[in-house]
Amino acid sequence: MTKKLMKKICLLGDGAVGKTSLIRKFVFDRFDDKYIMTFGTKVSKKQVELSRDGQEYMMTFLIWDILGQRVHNNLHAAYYQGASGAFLVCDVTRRDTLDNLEEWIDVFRGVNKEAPVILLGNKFDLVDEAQFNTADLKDLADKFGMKYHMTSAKTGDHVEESFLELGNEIIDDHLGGK
Ligand code: G3D
Ligand code: MG
Repeated sequence: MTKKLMKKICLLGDGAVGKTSLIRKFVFDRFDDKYIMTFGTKVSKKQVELSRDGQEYMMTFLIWDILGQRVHNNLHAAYYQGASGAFLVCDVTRRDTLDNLEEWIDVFRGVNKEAPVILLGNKFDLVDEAQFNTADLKDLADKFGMKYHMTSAKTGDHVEESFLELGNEIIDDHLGGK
């Protein structure tokens, strides 16, 4: 029998790296899309089917997005609290957004010690303008034992795969924690 799970995830990273665009690409915003606005955030819902060790799961992601962008130390703690996983996003055309990821990791880890995190190097369609490459993102990911992907919210490259992978990691975490 399919098990149902509902899990909060959030996206962190500097302004304009593509957090909102990644959510839109994955969720396909619709007029009847249910969402809650609170603390300057929008919560989108998306269901996916996942399979782990022969067990089927219907996973409902509650994807929290910050409306506008603030500096990390100004974010309401409610944004991170209770998150079962997170994407930490940088923009391949801006090196500083990669350099700042470590700070975002600290912020998220300060509230969620164990929750799975995947690093995303977004705007990979603009690879000709890139200021860092896959190996640079991998170095950071390896340092923290995290997975990573190069994505494009524009073309959709690796967007769905990244969300499904985070979903699988959340299920593993959920099972391990039992
Ligand atoms: P944020 O939510 O992290 O602040 P947004 O970022 O999703 O608002 O994206 C910021 C800008 O980057 C937007 O452009 C958006 O269209 C663009 N963008 C996001 N992801 C990609 C991507 O993968 N490739 C390209 N080429 N552009 C992307 P505007 O012009 O609307 O500000
Ligand atoms: Mg945004």
